[in-house]
Amino acid sequence: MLELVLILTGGFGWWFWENRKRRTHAVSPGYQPSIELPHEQEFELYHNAFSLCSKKIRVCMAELDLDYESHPIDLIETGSYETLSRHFLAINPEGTVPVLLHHGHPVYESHEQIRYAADHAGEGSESLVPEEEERSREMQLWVDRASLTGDNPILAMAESAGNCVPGITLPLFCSMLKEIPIRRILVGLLFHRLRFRPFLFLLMKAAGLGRLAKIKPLAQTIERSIQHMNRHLDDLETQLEKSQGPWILGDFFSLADISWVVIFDRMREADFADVFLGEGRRERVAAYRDNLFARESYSRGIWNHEHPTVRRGTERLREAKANDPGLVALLGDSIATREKSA
Ligand SMILES: N[C@@H](CCC(=O)N[C@@H](CS)C(=O)NCC(=O)O)C(=O)O
Repeated sequence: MLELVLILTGGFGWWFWENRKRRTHAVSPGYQPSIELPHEQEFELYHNAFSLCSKKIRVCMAELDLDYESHPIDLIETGSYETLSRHFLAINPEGTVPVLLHHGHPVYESHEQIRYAADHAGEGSESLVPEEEERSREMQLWVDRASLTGDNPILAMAESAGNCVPGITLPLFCSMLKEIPIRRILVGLLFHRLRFRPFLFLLMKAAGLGRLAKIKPLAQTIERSIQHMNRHLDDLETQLEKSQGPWILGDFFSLADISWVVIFDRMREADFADVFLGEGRRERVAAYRDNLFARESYSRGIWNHEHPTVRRGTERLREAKANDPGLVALLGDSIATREKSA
């Protein structure tokens, strides 16, 4: 009995001490002139291979041909809550990636970072923002339409395709979490600013792909994300018809296109590409996606950072769909899986 009391007291004491050292809070978006962090290069980037928002700023840096010092940070999906470590919370007390540093000053939120990088890239870089005010406003509209925003993006799926991404990623999360021990997720319950996020990961870990379709709140979130994503993609199809492509603003490649390439990449990873764009569906968007994937910035910013846990997660998801009609009913079919099982 005494031993138990000692263990509990020691454990609580440790948590209390650590919690004071790992204080988390929301941060203001954009450039922070009043914060200066240790740095060695003009640009430094704290990012994760799998994170949607990290991909966005990496693609942008590649388009601008800007060098940066790379600091890879683990997310729970790729291995552990390094985002909640003391060293990373000193960079971003919100505990999220990516963070761009310019001369040691952080820029928070990826949609702010791409604008900041484009505005500070210097003479030698491509311009990614049109000069005319009206076109620049149009670009911003499509940047916003792809942004991931707020503490609980699922509540604002009607506003942006980016906010539908967590929902369409739920099956891939379930698949990837197979490799992550529960004790690592528990770290989130102890220190995360938004406890519901690690709780959701625990639920997905417990459900696995086998029970995903039976857990109503998860299944409904996926269904709603698919519905909203369909509407955003229909609007994109209309915009591409209006602009005559190949890009959102016609022949001008802009930050809007950088904001969308990461959404198409997530569709690929989460095996949703055929559901949204397969078999002649939305031909303009499909061609647009192919053009984005053919750019060098896609290889440099996304493909070259491929994470083995994500690759295995996608493979397991495809296999599960090939063997589970319930999962296909919820998620839709993929042509690759159908051909494999035929
Ligand atoms: N709105 C932010 C979103 C940042 C964000 O939520 N990042 C995710 C990865 S894409 C993250 O770090 N999640 C960690 C967590 O919630 O524990 C941005 O655009 O940068």
